[in-house]
Amino acid sequence: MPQFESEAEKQAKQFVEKLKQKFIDAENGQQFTFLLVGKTGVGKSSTINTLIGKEIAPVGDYEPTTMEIQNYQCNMNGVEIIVTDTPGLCDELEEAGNDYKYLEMMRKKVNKIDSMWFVTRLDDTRVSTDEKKGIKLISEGFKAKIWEQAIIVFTFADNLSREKYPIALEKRTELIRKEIAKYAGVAIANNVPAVAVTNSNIFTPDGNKWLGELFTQVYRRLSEEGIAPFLMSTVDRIKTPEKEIVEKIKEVAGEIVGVPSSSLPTKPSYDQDIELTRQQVELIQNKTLSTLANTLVYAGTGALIGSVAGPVGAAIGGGVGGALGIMASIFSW
Ligand SMILES: Nc1nc2c(ncn2[C@@H]2O[C@H](COP(=O)(O)OP(=O)(O)OP(=O)(O)O)[C@@H](O)[C@H]2O)c(=O)[nH]1
Ligand SMILES: [Mg+2]
Repeated sequence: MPQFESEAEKQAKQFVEKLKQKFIDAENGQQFTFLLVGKTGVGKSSTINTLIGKEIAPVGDYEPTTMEIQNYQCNMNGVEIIVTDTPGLCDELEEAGNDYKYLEMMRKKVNKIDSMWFVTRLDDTRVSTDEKKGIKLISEGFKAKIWEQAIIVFTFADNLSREKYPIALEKRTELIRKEIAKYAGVAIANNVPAVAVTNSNIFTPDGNKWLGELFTQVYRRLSEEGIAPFLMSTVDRIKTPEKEIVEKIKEVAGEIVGVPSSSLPTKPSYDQDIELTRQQVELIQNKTLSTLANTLVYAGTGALIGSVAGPVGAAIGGGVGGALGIMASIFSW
């Protein structure tokens, strides 16, 4: 046994202690805020509910009549999740002309945003005038920097065929980014990731499950303070690839004895697992290290973090232990 810890070992232990403290703080009532921007009826509520795993925002066919900011709140594992909805911001309403008053109200009501979503339908062919207005207002009201926390969410992917899906995704992403670039510049705009979802199926037309991708892209864009609360609030449903493989084996075994395969098209449910692929796990690892490690990490520290976080997590148990456990499997790759 070596007498002295290597620098990488020291670093890994310090990092795990830091993570532990962040998860403890998150569990003790930290807030996490999503800002939803998009036309009415595009599927903002449905998508956020599936990610959080709870019906936090009501789903329905509402016609917006007034421009009023709506906050929905719920508590997940101690974390206070706030969803700030912006009805009217991307819609043509009677009381037009009040746009800046609306933003003023929003700035007063919203003190920090951890994740911003611009939600639009994938099966639309163009960026509507109302959506352009929404992008403009958000950029001017919150400063263009807000796009660094943003993702583009394309809903209604189920309306596209397998063949048309990748082309639509590419074209629509380009169009929205072009609009964002007008205010935030090309560099920031081209970094805004796009995720396609469908609230009528757990699979997108390319045959992939979309929830893991949505989770990963939200995570990549989080504010530093948002990382621990976001993980704490979703930890019960996160599945890293190892576990996913075990489930696959169970699934196949189930098929043999006649249990319906879960690969059949199914509507997303709120207790659905957030299954991560190996590539998604790597993105999460990079984001975590680049945001939370305050020094340059030594080679091999990632794997060491994995081996330190596991036992520390197991010893604590509960939500914090669970979150450290997930971190252990994320860093063990
Ligand atoms: N086929 C399909 N239907 C969807 C999808 N997303 C949402 N819907 C349906 O579209 C309707 C509106 O969805 P919501 O999630 O309430 O949309 P929203 O953007 O929150 O709407 P408002 O809050 O009223 O502005 C509901 O009936 C949903 O079931 C989707 O991806 N595919
Ligand atoms: Mg809604």
